[in-house]
Formats: sequence, C-alpha cells, structure tokens
Amino acid sequence: MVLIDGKATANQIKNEIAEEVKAIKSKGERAPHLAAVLVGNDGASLTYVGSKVRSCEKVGFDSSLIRLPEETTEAELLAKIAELNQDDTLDGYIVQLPLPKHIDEEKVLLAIDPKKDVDGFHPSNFGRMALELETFIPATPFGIMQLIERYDIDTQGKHVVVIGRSHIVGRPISILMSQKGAYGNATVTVAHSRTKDLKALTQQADIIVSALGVPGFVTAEMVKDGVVIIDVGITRVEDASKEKGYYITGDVDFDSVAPKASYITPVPGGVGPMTIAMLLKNTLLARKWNS
Ligand code: L34
Repeated sequence: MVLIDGKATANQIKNEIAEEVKAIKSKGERAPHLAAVLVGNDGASLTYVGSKVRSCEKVGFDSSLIRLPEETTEAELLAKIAELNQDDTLDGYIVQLPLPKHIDEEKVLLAIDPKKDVDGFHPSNFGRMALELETFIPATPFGIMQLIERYDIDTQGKHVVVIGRSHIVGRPISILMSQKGAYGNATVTVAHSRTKDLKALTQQADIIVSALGVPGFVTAEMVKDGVVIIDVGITRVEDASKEKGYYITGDVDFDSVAPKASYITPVPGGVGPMTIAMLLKNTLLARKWNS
C-alpha cells in the first residue's frame, strides 16, 4: 500500500511555483496577486482561507483577504465583485464557499470575470474544461489529477467510481478522468444519493473518488483488493479530548480500507493541501494568460 502524501506533493508544487515567481520578479515585473473573499465566520472556511493566504506568502505572491460580515447583502457582495473585476493589480480571486443562505451562490459565481476566476467555477470556464479547452480547472479536481500524475497511477481503461456529483468536485473529476490523455481514458461511473446498489459498483471499481462528506462511509467490504482510494471528504467531528475541540476525517474508513488499497490518500494531508497548491497554480496561469 502506498500512502499518497498530499502535503509533500503540495509543497513540491509550491516550490516549483516559487521558482517561477522568482523569475517573474527578476524581470522587474510585479508578483502574482491572489485575493480571497470570505463572507461570515465559518470556522472551516476561516482555516482554508487562512491557509490560502499563508501559502501565497510562501511562494512570493501578493495576497489580499477581503472579509465581509455575515449580514453582507447579495448586492453588497456583487458590488465588491464588480470592484475586484476592475482591479488591474489583481490576477485572480475566489469567493470562498459556502456563502450565507441569503446570498444566491449562482448569481455570485456568474458575476466573477472568467479571466480572474481561478476557482474555475464560472459556467464559461466549466464549459471550456468540459470541451478540453485551455482554462482554469477547479482546484480540488486539478489537485487530484496532479496526485494521479505524480504518483503515476494507471487510469487507462480503468473503472473509476466517483461518489458525489457536486459542481466543485464530483462532476468535474468525472469529466477529467474520462477525457483522453495519459492520466485519463478511464470509464467513469458517477454515483449519488439515488444510485441503486452502490456497493456492487464500488466492489468492482479500480479507483474510487469519494466526495461526499460522510465520515466512514466507504468501508472495507465495499472495495476490492488493489483499489486506488482518493478521499476528498473532509468533516470536522466534535471531540472534547482534542486540543481544537474537533478532529478532521474523510469519507473512508481508513484503518480497514488501507490494507486492501494499492494507493490511498489520508485525511488530513491528502487532497486538501493539493487544493491550495493548485489554486496558486491557477493564479500563476491567470498571470500568464492575462498579461
Ligand atoms: N471558492 N470555496 C471555493 N474554492 C474552494 O476551492 C473551496 N474549497 C472547499 C470549500 N470551499 C471552497 C477549499 O478550498 C474545500 N477547500 C479546502 C481547502 C483546503 C483544505 C480543505 C478543503 C485543507 O487544507 N485541508 C487540510 C486540513 C485543514 C484543517 O485543518 O481543517 C488537509 O490536510 O486536508
């Protein structure tokens, strides 16, 4: 069993980005600049956005954290977005999800200038991805593809079962893995809440990508020997015995599944850190494409 080290791979990618930033600065050009908008005080979102800002510093990017109160209206957020779209000192930005319930997420994502949409969530970027045109690939699926590539995991003709059909992970990874290419050409099944007999599907999966958010959902009897496990789930479970008052866990019952797996990503330290590294990568791409 190979434990896929997302943290180390993410650090490697960040080092590669840092080298590119050095080269940009040595030409007398300004550093790439990423901004993140965070509405409200969700604990997990604060952690993720904090990590994004720290990672910017690490690779030599400029960064801006724009924090807006929970009560921010949709109109106020849209006004902020219009401002960021016009800001020439900014290469890319993201609006951290989830947004408070009174704000229409779709409207917000549509308002982001696709050229600065380093999350790749805008319909035009998602469409470009589906059509295999040059674009920003959403950071989490991009990170998964990088792990598969850097660990040289064979996907040709393999049966991939994706659990979950979210716009951020399940749907895009299902598209990417079925595309032509060295780390594509897989046969992909997208499973979701209406899927009948999920176990029968996962039992014959060569690769399982679980993006559900239910701790311990994927158990040993659901997988075959030699399976590749990509665990995208990340849930905070309250636990008073822990320093932070919670621990983080994935969708996969790691202890029972790992012995059967050929490759497996841990949580934490798997896909999560890769999401952040690939957001930086997209910002660097924005810089190249827009200048
Ligand atoms: N707009 N919203 C937008 N873009 C995104 O790409 C995200 N996502 C998801 C939530 N909302 C978003 C993230 O950034 C999930 N996500 C994310 C980013 C980083 C990590 C997890 C999820 C991460 O760093 N995980 C660490 C543990 C962090 C912790 O201590 O909680 C890990 O090792 O998995």
